[in-house]
Amino acid sequence: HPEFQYLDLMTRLLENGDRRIDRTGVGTLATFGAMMRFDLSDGTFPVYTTKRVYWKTAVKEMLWFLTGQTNIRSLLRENVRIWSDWPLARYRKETGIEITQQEFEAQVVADEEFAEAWGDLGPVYGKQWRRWIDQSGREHDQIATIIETLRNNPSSRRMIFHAWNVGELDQMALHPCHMVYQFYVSGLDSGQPRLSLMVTQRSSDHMLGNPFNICQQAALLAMIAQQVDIPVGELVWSGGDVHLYLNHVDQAKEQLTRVPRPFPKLTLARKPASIDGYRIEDFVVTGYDPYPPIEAPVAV
Ligand code: DHF
Ligand code: TMP
Repeated sequence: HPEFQYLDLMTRLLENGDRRIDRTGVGTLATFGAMMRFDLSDGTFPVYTTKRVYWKTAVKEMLWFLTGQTNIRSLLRENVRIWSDWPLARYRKETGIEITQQEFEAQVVADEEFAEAWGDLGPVYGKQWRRWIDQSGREHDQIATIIETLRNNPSSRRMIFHAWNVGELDQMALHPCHMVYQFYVSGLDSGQPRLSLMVTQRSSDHMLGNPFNICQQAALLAMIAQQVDIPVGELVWSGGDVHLYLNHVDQAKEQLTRVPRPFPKLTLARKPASIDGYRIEDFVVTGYDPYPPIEAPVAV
């Protein structure tokens, strides 16, 4: 079962992880350099089954990246709260005002000016993907370029989009974790093309971030494949600093007692006119039968 790639990596972290202090102060067990591959050509949707993964939330986050937005307001309107901790921490630090996460989120949703002042994460993924600005001030829509190249020159070795905009890193709430997306079309010669995606992720929270990242990256691959009329091939995931936070160790051990079940399947309910037309309702996932959720605190 392909989920063992994830579970074996978890075992490797528990047994041989390099124990270190990290930016958040929580501490991690880390390893450097890991690869996982998922064959998605039969419609497999790689949502781990050994705990419930909130794949809709993860796909909504991906759809939000694609809109080019960077404010948590649009996420909160979709009931996605996974990015609230970082603007909230900044708000508390800069104003000294004590406010709960719920109060903060409610104010971001209700008050547009407040959202503009406090809800923005800076020029993170969406901005760099859709509106990267170069030295001359020109904007680059990296997603549109990928789609155009896949249609016109699918053997290109330059089908990449990148979020690591060096000059803007200091304005981002968090530096990009999943940084490089590279596309590859196999089988062009034999007339049986398949579209694959490799993601390079410099930093990966094995318990919380990775399950989201894998399924949302598969969702992106499915959307782009549909737009360019090439069937899906593989998702290849490459991690740099892959780590387990020390306050996730018990949860990891619990998860490792569980035997993976078959991955669900993904179909897209319709074909929108462009990459900008997808909605969460378009993602039809069948056969997802996970073990119960496992709660774990996120390191801010
Ligand atoms: N920081 C850290 N330390 N780890 C991350 O994974 C991370 N991910 C970010 C931003 N900063 C991060 C963005 N993605 C959760 C999942 C993904 C995510 C942020 C948070 C999370 O907390 N997941 C929980 C709850 C999900 C929910 O409430 O919907 C989970 O159990 O999957
Ligand atoms: P860092 O910037 O110090 O590496 O911290 C970022 C943390 O967030 C790190 O634990 C990796 C994690 N992360 C993911 O695993 N996936 C994601 O998509 C994001 C945004 C963060």
